[in-house]
Amino acid sequence: MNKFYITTPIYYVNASPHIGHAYTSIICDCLARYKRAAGDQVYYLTGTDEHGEKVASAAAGAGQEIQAFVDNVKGNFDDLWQKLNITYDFFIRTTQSDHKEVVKKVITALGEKGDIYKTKYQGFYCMPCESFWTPTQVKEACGVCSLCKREVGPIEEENYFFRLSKYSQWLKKYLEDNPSFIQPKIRYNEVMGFLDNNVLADLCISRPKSRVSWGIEFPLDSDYVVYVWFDALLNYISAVGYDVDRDKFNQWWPPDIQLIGKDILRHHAIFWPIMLKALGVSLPKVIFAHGWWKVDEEKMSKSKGNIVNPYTLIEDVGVDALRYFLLREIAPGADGNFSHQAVINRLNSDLANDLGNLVYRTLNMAEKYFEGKVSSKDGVIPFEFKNAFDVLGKGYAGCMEKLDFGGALDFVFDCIKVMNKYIEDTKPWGLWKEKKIDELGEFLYALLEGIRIVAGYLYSFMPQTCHSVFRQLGVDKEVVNFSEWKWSRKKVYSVKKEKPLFPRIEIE
Ligand code: ME8
Repeated sequence: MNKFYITTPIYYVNASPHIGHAYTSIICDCLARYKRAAGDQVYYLTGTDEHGEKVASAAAGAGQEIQAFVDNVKGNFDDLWQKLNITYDFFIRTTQSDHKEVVKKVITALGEKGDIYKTKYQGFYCMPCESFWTPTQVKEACGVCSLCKREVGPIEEENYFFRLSKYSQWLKKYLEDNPSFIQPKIRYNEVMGFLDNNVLADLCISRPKSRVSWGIEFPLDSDYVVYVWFDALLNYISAVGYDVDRDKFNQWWPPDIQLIGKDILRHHAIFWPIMLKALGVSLPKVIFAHGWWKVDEEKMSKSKGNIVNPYTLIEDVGVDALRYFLLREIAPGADGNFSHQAVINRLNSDLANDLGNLVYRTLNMAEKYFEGKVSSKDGVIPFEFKNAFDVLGKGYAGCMEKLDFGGALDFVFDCIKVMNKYIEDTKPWGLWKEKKIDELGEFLYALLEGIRIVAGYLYSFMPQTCHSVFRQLGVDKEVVNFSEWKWSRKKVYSVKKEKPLFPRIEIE
């Protein structure tokens, strides 16, 4: 059995999650479900990033004690992931003691290796990114933070630094030799371009307690705490038992794919591999940086205050329409403009007209003509279906492996369209009138088999909807395994229609 270790970023608990966070977690959930259906052993890791200045100042702003504030916001992530049916295997919090121990051990080890030193720093600081910038870097970025483009403030501080620069040649060579390490290609090129044009500065990995006290105590000097990013990145190893549980670590490490947004590409494509290299730990197989959801061409973010509230949207269109929209509307490498109208258009066309209509009218006919009991003599796939279902069977996995969700869904919806056309072309009401009952039975059996298979393929995208389809079809066990998504696996149907899967939403 193959193992599949997949991670989301760990999200800051300075505010509740929004559609952007939901997007990354839904991508990972879709992949995790797909891999489980393919028979892999999956470890899906997510969690929350709970230290640092940003979180501490959010707690102060809310007038709350920090740990209480953090616990409360973390609860909002739990709640949303449950609503969205996110099937993570482990949730890590950076305030948990075993994670803190790993961070301390790593810093101690890197200190002993000579990769950490103390020096006075004079430059600029971006609070939202918790990042230091040299005067040259700020000048090159036209006076702002080169990550978030916000204003930076001057800072002079004694701190501990990690020798990133020592590994810059190694990283370049590694990336040249492993061009699929950073995906998609545009992000790989961005990192390579950055390394070609910049000398890597060493990374400041401490903050004096006099300025930031909410963090893991720096093991080499108790006047400091660990820089939040250095702490956060290590969650990916601490969550699988690094230096504590050798068997668990060996079972899961390295991650097969780490999903992030492109905002945190540099942290994951530069700091992270160098940290692992310095520790002598192998690198993740793929870092995949997806694009941004924007609103009116601006990145959706907590600080810009233009976030789309996932709860309102779930209320309006339902969980699966939201999951489907996010996975269908844009390719994971691209940016997308979010609008309620676009979500409703998708729901009305793909989900209500195509899928929902197919399921409703097929089950309606099965009940009307056969009291819900349908079977076939030979169970042969109609020739009208053959091509679309063959293509689905052959092409789906390839698309999923490349995170081409649109491509995978195109194959599925081609089958749905073929089945809808089959109904229109066959005119079953005519068969009924002419008393061609056997023919009508074969026709309905083919549709029910087609729907069952299609629901199997859609399961990773819309689990709740597919459960409902399976229930209506009378599929007694969970058909969530690739081996079941084949023609004529179910011989006899006893169906029970429920209300339409996706009622159309009319907008005034
Ligand atoms: O950066 N579009 O946490 P964070 C798409 N704690 N994805 C978006 C998005 C948008 N508009 N906004 C957020 C952090 N995301 C760190 C990570 S990991 C060791 C530490 C998603 O709460 C996307 O995955 O700011 C992005 O990278 C992440 O949320 C940032 O979440």
